[in-house]
Amino acid sequence: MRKPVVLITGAGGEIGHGLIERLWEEGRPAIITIDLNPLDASLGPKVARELVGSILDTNLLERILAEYEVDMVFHLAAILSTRGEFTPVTAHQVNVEGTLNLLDFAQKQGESHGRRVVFLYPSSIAAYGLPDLETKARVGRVKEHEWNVPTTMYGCNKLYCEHLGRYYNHFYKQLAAETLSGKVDFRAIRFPGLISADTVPSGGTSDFAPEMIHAAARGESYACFVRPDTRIPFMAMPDAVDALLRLARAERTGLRYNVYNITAFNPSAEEIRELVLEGFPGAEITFEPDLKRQAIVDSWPEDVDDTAAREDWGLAPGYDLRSAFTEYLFPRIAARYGTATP
Ligand code: AKB
Repeated sequence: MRKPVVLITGAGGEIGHGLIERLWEEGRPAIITIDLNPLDASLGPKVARELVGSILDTNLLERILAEYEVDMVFHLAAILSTRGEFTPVTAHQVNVEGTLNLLDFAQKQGESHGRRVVFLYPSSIAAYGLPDLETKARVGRVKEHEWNVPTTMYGCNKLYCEHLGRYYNHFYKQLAAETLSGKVDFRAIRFPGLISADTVPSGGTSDFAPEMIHAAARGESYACFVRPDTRIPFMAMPDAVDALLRLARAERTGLRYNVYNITAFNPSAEEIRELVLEGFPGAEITFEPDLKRQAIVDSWPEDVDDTAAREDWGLAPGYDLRSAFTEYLFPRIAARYGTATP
């Protein structure tokens, strides 16, 4: 008998961290994880099996197929937007070939146990591309089908993988008239920048917000790599994990789309700085824009329209901008670094 499990790839990353903690609190389902590096010591005991390896290793995926019955995949492994620009070919391999491997794995899982495998895919606001700041200011909140012209390798990868997921969801093997139909139930969220109290991101371009907050709590000065007026959507990590689980558990019949925008607030970098100073009044935060990273965030929308997610599967972020800082980030981050907040 194969053992029923939930599979999480890239489990050691920021979302994986929050997701494993939340699943553990909720009911401790059997989880197997894949990550290039061993999980944090705090997460290890919360998973049934931790596999250290790559999603490009199809032998590893074959072994999981032979040993486990997977009904749900959270495919979180990716090379993010800034890092992807330094190694675009590797980013393509990991982000696209890796996702194709996982979609194919999910299809085979479904064929072997007969049920559709719910496949959760974190896409990103990087799937959008606004041509200039004037257009960005003019269009404001973008809908899912608008401005799908990404400027980064990561954004191109995310957008294409949304289409791959749609293909596996709707069209797989239909033209070939095979008896086996698509077994992948693909569901994607275009995440905004995420801010966690427990982890610090690396390799992304929305990282300026969490980096600013964590540096202030550690008592370190921080030179923000984007201009003060830079504005993109953000969300606190507990709400991001909540959204992922809400979408995972939604009835398929209520889902009109495969891909949904979500957001909670969209402060400028200067507004984030002002809030950080309320919590950590001594913080030294300056602005030293990096032209390449600035160009990436300038191409991302200043806000997204998440009406479809609210209507179809009950997206309901608990934190607005102020409460994300005062009720979630300040107390937890201060406790983490042993810093006092007013
Ligand atoms: C990044 O900055 O690359 C990610 C994202 C917005 O997808 N955090």
